[in-house]
Amino acid sequence: MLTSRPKSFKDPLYIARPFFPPLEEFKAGLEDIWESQILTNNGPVLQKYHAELSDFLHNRHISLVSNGTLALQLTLQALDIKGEVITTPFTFVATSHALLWNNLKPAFVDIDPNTFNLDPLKVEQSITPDTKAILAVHVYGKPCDIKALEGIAIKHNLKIIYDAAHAFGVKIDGMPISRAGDASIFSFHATKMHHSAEGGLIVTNNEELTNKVNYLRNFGFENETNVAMPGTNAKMNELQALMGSINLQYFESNVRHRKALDTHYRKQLLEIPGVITPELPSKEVDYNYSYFPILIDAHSFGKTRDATYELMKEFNLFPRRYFYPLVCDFGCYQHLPRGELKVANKVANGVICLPIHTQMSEDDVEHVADIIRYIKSI
Ligand code: T4K
Repeated sequence: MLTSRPKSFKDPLYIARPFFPPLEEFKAGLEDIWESQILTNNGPVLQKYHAELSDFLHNRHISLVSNGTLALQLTLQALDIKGEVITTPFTFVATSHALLWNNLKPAFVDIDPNTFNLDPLKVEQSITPDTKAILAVHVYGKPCDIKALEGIAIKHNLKIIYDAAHAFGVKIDGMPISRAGDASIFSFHATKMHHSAEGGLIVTNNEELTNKVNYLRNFGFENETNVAMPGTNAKMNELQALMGSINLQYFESNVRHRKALDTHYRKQLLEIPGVITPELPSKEVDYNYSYFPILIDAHSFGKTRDATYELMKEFNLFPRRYFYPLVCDFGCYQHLPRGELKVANKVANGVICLPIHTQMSEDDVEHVADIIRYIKSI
């Protein structure tokens, strides 16, 4: 048990820090761009990154776009879904914003207490004649119950789209998670496990869908004289692609680094009453360790989640309450119907995502644990 107050972190410790590759490698890539004089519109660096990702994901049908939000919007648009879409309230707002941007109606359904992902049983109970699709999220990179969700989708003739923004690199039985469903989207935002500063990716097994998304990301142009559909501008540029392409080479070593931090956190937090560390995915999953959520049980910890969160900031420690409030509680969603969201409310009211990123050391993890122990003791 700690008696003295731990020091504050010298520099702020944030939930995330982008991985920065060696500057020399980026500079060398910039020289190639200067040489090519191409900055965007399907340039050579984008094509190289595309090929590398296609290899990495064992899939030819991929589309790079400028961010994860547009990846979702374009996918929903290309699938031409109309009506109601079952989704989770325990996610980043971009998930349901993409539905509203496509004039689709989100139907918020409760989550599973272990995975924090959509509860398949409740999904099936919530299907109405208006339901046309399921938009599921692999929250924190932990896979949804894909088998159950796919079964429901087939039985009720629904499309299924996975928001895999957190799940880049995750595999199930050795296969990339993006093999499931009608499509999966990834975010390559700076705070993500793998990033291109800003960026997004759409992965599908459906060639036609990829073709449509490729039109949509480039104004709908089919060729110089024909526009096939009213598209938008969602292209990834050469600088983003360069960052992504270089970072991809560091992906595996970054996962190893994060795994070591995750293991150390679990050891350090094990015996603090009131701090619950959700389980890792089961052994058939190669996980990416993209987030480190804990749940604060106010009764046994002796402080509320919010008090704990605020006190942490006094130590120059800046975790985040991903995902609180629930999306359906934001002003622009409050008018929408929702089922009973008992689990989602409980998790959203207890969660704190602790910092985990490649600029952290195991000493930092011990320091975070000391601060949590101290907060409990005061
Ligand atoms: N679906 C899901 C499930 C998602 O979680 C997201 C995005 C999306 C879809 C949409 O994908 P994108 O359109 O973003 O590609 C962050 C990210 O901006 C967002 O990408 C992410 N999810 C979400 C969970 O987190 P904020 O507003 O909480 O991030 P921010 O700027 O407060 O950054 C967190 C901390 O990271 C900062 O306190 C400091 C540090 N940081 C951040 C940036 C950007 C750095 O050290 N350097 C940086 O460059 O949303």
